[in-house]
Amino acid sequence: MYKVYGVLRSRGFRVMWALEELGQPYEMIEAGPHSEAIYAVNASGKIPALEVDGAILTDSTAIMTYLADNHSGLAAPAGTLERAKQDAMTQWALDEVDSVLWSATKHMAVLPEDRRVPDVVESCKWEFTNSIERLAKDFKGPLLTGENFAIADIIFVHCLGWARSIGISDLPDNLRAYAREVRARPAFQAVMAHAE
Ligand SMILES: N[C@@H](CCC(=O)N[C@@H](CS)C(=O)NCC(=O)O)C(=O)O
Repeated sequence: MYKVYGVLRSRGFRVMWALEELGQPYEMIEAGPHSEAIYAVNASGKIPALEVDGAILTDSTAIMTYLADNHSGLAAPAGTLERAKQDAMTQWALDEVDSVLWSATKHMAVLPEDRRVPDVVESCKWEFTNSIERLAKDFKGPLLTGENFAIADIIFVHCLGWARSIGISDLPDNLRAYAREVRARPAFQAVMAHAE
């Protein structure tokens, strides 16, 4: 069985969500960033990590891509045009959303206090809002890359929750409706149930 190292309020959520979408059983090993439990399997101290047949995989997107390819879901087959479009959207979500939220979070709570720059947080929030508004203008739905639920949807909707947790809650109407529908998916709800 897969073992997910991480905590719910982290990018570990994405890996659990992907496993639920793919109908794969897993065990959650509670491991915070830089905890003993994560250093035992990942020298960087970062979460999440996935244990597969005694091997450790790291990076939530790499893990989800491995799972998608291995279980034929969440991504079109490699080498197809549809897959290339999905991968581009995944990279968009990482470049324009995840990285901006991560920079904001580092300057709010992660870096040593004397290295935090409050103006960076404001700048990141502005950048996030800009990217979201640009996406909203072109968004045709029902999902980020059309009809098929994909890795990019997991990253993006997870990031929207992250954004809310750092005080960015305004969303254009079409993206608010999209996020509501995606959060209603049974797989998302199953991961949320771990919090109860
Ligand atoms: N790109 C990596 C980022 C991993 C990452 O930075 N995880 C955070 C928690 S969500 C962490 O462990 N932070 C501790 C650190 O950066 O030192 C992924 O998607 O898994």
